[in-house]
Amino acid sequence: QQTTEHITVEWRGRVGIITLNRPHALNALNLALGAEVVAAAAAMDTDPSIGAIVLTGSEKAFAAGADIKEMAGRSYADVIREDFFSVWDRFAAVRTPTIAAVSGYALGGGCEVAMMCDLLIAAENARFGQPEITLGTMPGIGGTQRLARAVGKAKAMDLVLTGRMMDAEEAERAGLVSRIVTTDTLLDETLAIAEKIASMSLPAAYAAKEAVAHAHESTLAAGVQFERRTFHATFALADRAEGMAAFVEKRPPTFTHA
Ligand code: CO8
Repeated sequence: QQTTEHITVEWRGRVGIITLNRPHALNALNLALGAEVVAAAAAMDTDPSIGAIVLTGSEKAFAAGADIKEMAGRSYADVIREDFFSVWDRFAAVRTPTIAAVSGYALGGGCEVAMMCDLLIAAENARFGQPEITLGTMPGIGGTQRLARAVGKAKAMDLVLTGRMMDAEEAERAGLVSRIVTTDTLLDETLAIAEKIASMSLPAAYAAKEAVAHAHESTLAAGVQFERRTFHATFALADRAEGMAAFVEKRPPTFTHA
């Protein structure tokens, strides 16, 4: 376990856990926190002994948005020069499966970062929203795009234009959330899912994740063609031969992640 200024990083077997730890600001995402998360996630992403990455916050807040106090004094010229918040692109580009475990508020940038993850597990007390409009601005870390793709135009417009929050049940109904669990079991349940994912062949997981991500980024025909070639490519893996042989021989597979 390693603690830096704004986060705690833990390795549990093949699962990496990044916990946002800025309680006095409800885990608001300032640039320093973003840099710490991205550095930790990038290190885990290039470590083949890690097969899944969990991102979580506190019980009260996953993250209550980008840090409004840090943004308040910036001008248009400042944010365009800094390409403000592009630091999170590296997190979105992580190839290892990522899971957001969300308890409490996931607002603004917090919701946007949760949506960058492959799975989103919500505690019963989770609240999602894009309240930027109430600050005279709009989502800027992918929210308009990822929310619209996840929940469709009607609900995305509703959330982005009114700034209202939705609870865990509405988020699950809308397709934003993979599963809802009780608040006190959130981390245990998420770790069980992460361990399951991490026990699979990592190269097969890279391929599967990349192909599912394509569904959001291409036409159906191009996505299906990409999927077919990626599927074909898994036949180069020892894990693919082992997984199928194990099934035929009625035994559990032993994956070597190769
Ligand atoms: N930024 C900075 N500080 C925050 C933030 C935030 N987003 N959210 C909460 N805090 C701070 C509060 O200021 C308060 O600090 P202090 O004790 O020093 O006053 C502390 O956290 C606790 O917060 P509250 O007292 O407000 O706690 P409550 O339980 O009363 O309320 C809420 C919780 C409802 C979550 C409330 O804090 C709130 O509305 N927060 C702001 C939510 C929000 O608007 N988020 C969107 C931010 S904008 C954004 O994310 C833009 C992303 C895109 C940027 C891209 C740029 C290019």
